[in-house]
Amino acid sequence: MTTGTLKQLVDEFMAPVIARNAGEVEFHQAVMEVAESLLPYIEENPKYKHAKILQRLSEPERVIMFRVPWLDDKGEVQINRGFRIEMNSAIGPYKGGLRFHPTVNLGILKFLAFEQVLKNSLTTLPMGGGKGGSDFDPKGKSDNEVMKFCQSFMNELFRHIGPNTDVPAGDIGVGGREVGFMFGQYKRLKNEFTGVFTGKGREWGGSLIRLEATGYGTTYFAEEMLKTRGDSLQGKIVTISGSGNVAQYATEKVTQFGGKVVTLSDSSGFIYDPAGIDPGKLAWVMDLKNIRRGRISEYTDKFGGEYHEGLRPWAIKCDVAMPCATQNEVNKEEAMTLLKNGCFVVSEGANMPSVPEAIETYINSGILYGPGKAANAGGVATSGLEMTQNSMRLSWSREEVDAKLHQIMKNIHETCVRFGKEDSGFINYVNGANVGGFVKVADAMLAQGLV
Ligand code: NDP
Ligand code: 2IT
Repeated sequence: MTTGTLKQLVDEFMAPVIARNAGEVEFHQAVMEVAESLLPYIEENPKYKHAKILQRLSEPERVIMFRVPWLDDKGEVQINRGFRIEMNSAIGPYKGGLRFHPTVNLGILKFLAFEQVLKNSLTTLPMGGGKGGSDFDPKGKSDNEVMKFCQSFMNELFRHIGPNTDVPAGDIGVGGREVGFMFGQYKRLKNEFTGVFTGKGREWGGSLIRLEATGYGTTYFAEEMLKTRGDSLQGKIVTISGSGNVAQYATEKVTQFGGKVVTLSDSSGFIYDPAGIDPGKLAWVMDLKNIRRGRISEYTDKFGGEYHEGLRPWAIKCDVAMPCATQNEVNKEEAMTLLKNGCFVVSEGANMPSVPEAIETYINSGILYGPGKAANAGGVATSGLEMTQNSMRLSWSREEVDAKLHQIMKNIHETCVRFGKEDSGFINYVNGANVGGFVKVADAMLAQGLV
């Protein structure tokens, strides 16, 4: 298909999506990237075209929006907005995280839910796609305020979810503490102890390795990509953004594989430690971020190195870059700087961290680029394993879960190669992930009729 024909097909497909979802720019961005990969494939497979599968995939099955009132520590009434996007249930119950961040809105959650459908399919586990959250900002709130908010949020959400209906988990701003408060309130309201959440504590139905899974999985995916060139992470300089759950465990696994992680960041700036963030320093970062809830700038007071206020780490020379903070955190100029400095692997722990022009830059240069929906699927894959253990009322050992996670990441990599390898031998992981994730969902939708 010529570039002109593809552009015309994409424009025709996108026009109603943009009109119906006015102003939801992140959602447009996510759908457009997938449309560019899938429309040529759909032209060759007209059964999907006639059933308008891609059009149906771009419309949520259900959107829930609700008021979340709660009382802060001063006794003042606060009001937030809650959401759950139930995007697609063709291959299993809706599954995906909850994000608590002041920027959360309908468009951001729809983009995340849309990505989740294809990501969950790639894991090969029976999970549909969903996403939810709130514009609530947990930063600076007391534990009591976070609990009050979570309980009020669940007072509405509980009627829409269930272990066979919709199974939330964490995302930005939602970790073990928040999942605990929400699970507790669900249990109280429904009077049942079920696997309605993943990312639970180990003592109450959580899976070992779920905490580590996204960061570990993104690293396993980078290692698989490197293997296609007879290379490995051993001795590589790695830049990572973010300092939350995904960034922390990516740092841990990269270091175990013999790589040296030299940056971490948060929304205020990034730290550069040329000596590398070794396990001792990482343990300190985990305490800083997960317990004391401080800022990454404090790292340099303790360990030296440089702190760059208001900047992202992409101008630091590296072999491998792992964006693990948020969407659109690598722009075109930053992508070009990465390449100029010799970076030849990008493995995305975050969802949609690279803008479309940055992705084009990676692909045109022929580097190893693993898009989020493939590279960060280890988190939700291990959530799938948590659901299985909950259903069986059993728990697997650390080694068992990690081995399954590792194998799933290898399989996702193989799927990307199968659907993304071009005649030149170049592996287009974007096309591979999009087509590879699509086929199973599309076939299930065809089989289930016009629903
Ligand atoms: P956390 O809340 O644990 O950490 C988020 C990190 O990213 C923090 O360091 C935060 O800094 C930073 N960050 C968040 N928003 C912004 C922003 N707008 N600009 C700059 N920095 C920002 O979240 P996770 O580690 O769980 O999630 C990180 C990414 O990984 C997200 O894109 C998420 O969707 C994705 N993901 C997460 C999975 C999981 O299992 N948790 C699974 C798959 C993907 P600060 O503290 O200053 O806000
Ligand atoms: O984006 C993601 O895949 C997640 N936040 C994890 C979702 C999940 O259900 O484990």
